[in-house]
Amino acid sequence: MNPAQTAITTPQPQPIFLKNYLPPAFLVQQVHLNFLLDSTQTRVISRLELERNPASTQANLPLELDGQNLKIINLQLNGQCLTEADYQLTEQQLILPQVPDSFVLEIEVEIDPLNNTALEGLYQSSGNFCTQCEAEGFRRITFYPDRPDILSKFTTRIEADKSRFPVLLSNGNLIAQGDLDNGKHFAEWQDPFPKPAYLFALVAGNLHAVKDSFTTCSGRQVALELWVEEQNLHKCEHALRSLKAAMQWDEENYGREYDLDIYMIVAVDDFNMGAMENKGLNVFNSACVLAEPKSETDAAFNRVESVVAHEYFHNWSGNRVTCRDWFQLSLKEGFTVLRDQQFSADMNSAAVERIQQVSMLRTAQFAEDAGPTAHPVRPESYIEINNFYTLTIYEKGAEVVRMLSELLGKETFRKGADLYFARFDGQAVTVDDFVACMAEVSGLDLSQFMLWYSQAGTPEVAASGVYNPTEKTYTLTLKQRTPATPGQPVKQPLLIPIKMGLVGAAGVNIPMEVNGEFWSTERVVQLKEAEQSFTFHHLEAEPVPSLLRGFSAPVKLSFDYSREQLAFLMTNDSDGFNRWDAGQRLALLAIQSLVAQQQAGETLELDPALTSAYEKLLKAPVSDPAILAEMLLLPSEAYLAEQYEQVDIDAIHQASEFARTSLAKALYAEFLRLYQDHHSSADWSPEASAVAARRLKNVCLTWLVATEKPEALQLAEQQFKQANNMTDQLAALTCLAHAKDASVGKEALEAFVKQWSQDALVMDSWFSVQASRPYPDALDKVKTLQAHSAFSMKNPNKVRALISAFVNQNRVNFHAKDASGYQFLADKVIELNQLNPQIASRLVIPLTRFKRMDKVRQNLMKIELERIKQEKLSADLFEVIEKALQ
Ligand code: B3K
Ligand code: ZN
Repeated sequence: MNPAQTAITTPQPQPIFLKNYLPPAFLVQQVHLNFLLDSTQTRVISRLELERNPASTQANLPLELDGQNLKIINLQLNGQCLTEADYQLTEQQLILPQVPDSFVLEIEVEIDPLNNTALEGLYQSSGNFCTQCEAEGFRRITFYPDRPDILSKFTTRIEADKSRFPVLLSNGNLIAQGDLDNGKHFAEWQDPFPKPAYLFALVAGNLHAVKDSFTTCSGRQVALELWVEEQNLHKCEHALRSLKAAMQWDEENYGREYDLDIYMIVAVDDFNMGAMENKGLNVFNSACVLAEPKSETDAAFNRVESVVAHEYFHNWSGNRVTCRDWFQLSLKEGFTVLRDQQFSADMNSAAVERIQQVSMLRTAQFAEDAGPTAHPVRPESYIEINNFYTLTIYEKGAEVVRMLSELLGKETFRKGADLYFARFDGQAVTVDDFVACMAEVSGLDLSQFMLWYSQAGTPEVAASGVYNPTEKTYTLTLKQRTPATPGQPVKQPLLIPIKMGLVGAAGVNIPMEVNGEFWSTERVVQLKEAEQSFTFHHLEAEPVPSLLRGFSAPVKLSFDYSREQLAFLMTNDSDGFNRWDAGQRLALLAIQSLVAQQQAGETLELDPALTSAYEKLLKAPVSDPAILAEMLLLPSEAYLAEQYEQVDIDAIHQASEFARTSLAKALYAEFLRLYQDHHSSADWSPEASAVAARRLKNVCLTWLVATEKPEALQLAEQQFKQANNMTDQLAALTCLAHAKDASVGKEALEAFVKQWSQDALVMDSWFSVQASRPYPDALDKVKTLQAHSAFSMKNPNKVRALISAFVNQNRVNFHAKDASGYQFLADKVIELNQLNPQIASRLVIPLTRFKRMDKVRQNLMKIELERIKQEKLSADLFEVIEKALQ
């Protein structure tokens, strides 16, 4: 039995629809699980106390239990053995047509964790056992009604070889442990909180803990344990510090106290996602929990802080109050992402956090909204739920909850959250339940707002302004439209909160007066109609509107700003986010005009307005180095591509490169000075000011080497050799390895691998740097690196580091006109379809986004999709490929 292979389902998997939701026919009061762990023949003996659900709408339904790749050893109902005549078994289910209203079912099955390369259910990672049950992994462990609206109390007994698996963990509290015959031992865990099966977890292995504790607001002591492999013990401190900060933050900001006496986190190397919020026993991808300055970058530290907090926050938004069905996934994910964003904003620079979130949303999520897999924040159907752990559910979902908080105001939003947690504690609920709490505490009618959950696609808001010098009025007109998405040709106008101000000549916000109503200097305007106008009075001169401050809604906002107005907003807008965005708009205009020149075969010439805006930034006194670093970054090629209906990959790349080298050459001295001012040979420090200085310095280094000047490359080499932390070392390595002449980076790449070959996480960076090298030799390198001893197709981090990095961070070479990138990706997807369907179906996405490409590339991409389609596809890939080729 091979779970990964048998994950391949029938050729035509069927969709599941939200509108067909029915309450469960049976409830599970108690579950007792007994695991006899063995690599290829684990026995799982479960005892379920079942009863008919009084809320079920239909009588006498059979009992249907989910189960996949399970070998039945024994079945007993109320102590009586069942024979094959008593049940039906399909590839997906065990059905008992006739059962009493209340009974005990005992099930013994055998599973094969070692050959479980799909990494769902129970599997082995670096020899240790671990589980991943969300969304539907529990059915690969035992037969069970595997749906989130069945909450049950779990007791788990684990039996294993003591020397190989000295540590045995599960959810809740340890209630018994001891030694057994034959070198075995056992542990028994009890979770007092009823939970859906997707929150179940088990870990067994040779692990070591770093321990700490947290005293909650009511004075209870909670033991904190971070379990890792021995060689990673020195990488735990940051995660534990982040965890304690998150626990305190959730008490102070949402009134949420932790509820068990112990909170455990386990780091594993083979993991499909970032981490998993299992009750009291989080399982983490080691890349999202381990961090130490010599081997991890500041960005990695930031990621650890945010993922640790995210999983912790799920204890309330997800675990105590959970989802009724998987269509409601964003109920827990969108809200929890918002909570982790708010936490990170409080821990770090709020403006920088926002800039980074929005950059990601506007490139990756907007691209999802514009592609064949576009879906609403609450989808109406799915074939494979794993395909819906998307940026739309997570990031756009967070934006939707953020808009609610903008509309309600901070205090009322908090009241709504309090009401939601109090009213639905211990229940499985819907997005409607959440929004109803917000409507109730605010008195707002949020019915139109619900369209954000049901309508896919990125709304476009076109703003325009007319100043009337005689009347001294300024009329701002806002028009909205949402483009059609697959299955949703017609869209309704949404309720869009647009936070705005009017900036006057002296750079101050002008108090706003609209038809006799006084608005103060900043206001959240509610755009509800397809078109709305606002006339502002008593304006002595034409103001510059600052719109969508803080990115108050996930929309594309256009306004015909002049270059002068943008340069003005870059320095004068009181909103930090909009200052940055004005710079991005100015850079966009300049690069877009280079794209046009390139397409027309003209000699490229960079808009001097951009050079002078950069010069001004570089010469001004540095008040906030973290923001300055962000402001000095040009829009990415992915974001540029988002601006076009028809994407000219090569012209965008040429134009970006030209802008980069022109600015670098013109302002070399300024970049160098800034680099030197922020370079320090002092000891590494985690302080925000030190992080900001490293960021700014490394952004400057990237600019300097863009000139390819030997002295700039020497500077990078020097930094590489002298670095006492990974942020500086990796930034320098990237500069060297991305130099036009491939031989420039050779020595540093070799030194790096020599230094770090034993550290799996650092090796991920080494793969990525080479995969993202923006020259055509990258693909051959990637192919060669697949044979490297540190690479494995079975490890998702490695697949992401090498293959995804090439596909997603090396656009111009992935889209090479000879189709080599497409063919390579298709080969990898076909290979992963067997090994790990979840990873395969994520990896294929860039190939499905052919609509905006030129005809030649469209055809080449479709040829590869058709080739993949010939395979016996997993449900995951089937769904994505079907949508792409529709
Ligand atoms: N809830 C998990 C994701 C599970 C992924 C299942 N394919 C991590 C998180 O969002 O916190
Ligand atoms: Zn989550």
